[in-house]
Amino acid sequence: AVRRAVCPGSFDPITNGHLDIISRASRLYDEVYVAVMINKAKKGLFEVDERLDLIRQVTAEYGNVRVEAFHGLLVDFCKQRDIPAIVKGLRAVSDFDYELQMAQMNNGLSGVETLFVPTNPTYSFLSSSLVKEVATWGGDVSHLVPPAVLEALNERLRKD
Ligand code: COD
Repeated sequence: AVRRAVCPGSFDPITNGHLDIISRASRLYDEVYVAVMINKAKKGLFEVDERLDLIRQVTAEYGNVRVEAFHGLLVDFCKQRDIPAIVKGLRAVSDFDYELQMAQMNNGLSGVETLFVPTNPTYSFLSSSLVKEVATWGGDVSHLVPPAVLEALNERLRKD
């Protein structure tokens, strides 16, 4: 049988921290879905289509990654695609409480398992929101995001 997993998130935008988790998952599973949550209540810096496009560009080299948007429950996304496992990165204990709650809720809802991958320490302080904040004020984020994302950030932040 095909072994599938999903890496879910907002990815506004994708960072090297996300990419590290996705690439490690892609070595463990036959197919990895990257699921980009559509949150109508929270407008991001990038439209969902732009996020999908950036993620597709930077994960193309792995060869077994599929990128899709979703709204509603992650467990429904999993059920519809026969995905038994969610793969998440854990940066620090501060991530743990909420991640544990979501993992237990998701397992209770549908039996889907959550597997945690310890973050590469190089990226343990890294989040999309910090990248946006630093880039907004002209700080260098070139070591924190893939080149395509850096370009998109520069373009977006110059425009506004
Ligand atoms: N290093 C390693 N991993 C990282 C890093 C980093 N520096 N940064 C982020 N990650 C990983 C984490 O595993 C994180 O969970 C994931 O990437 C996504 O990060 P973000 O910030 O892009 O996304 P979030 O935290 O906004 O995503 C939250 C979800 C979309 C996963 C969650 O809200 C969800 O599942 N929503 C769907 C609705 C639902 O099912 N709700 C019920 C949940 S019980």
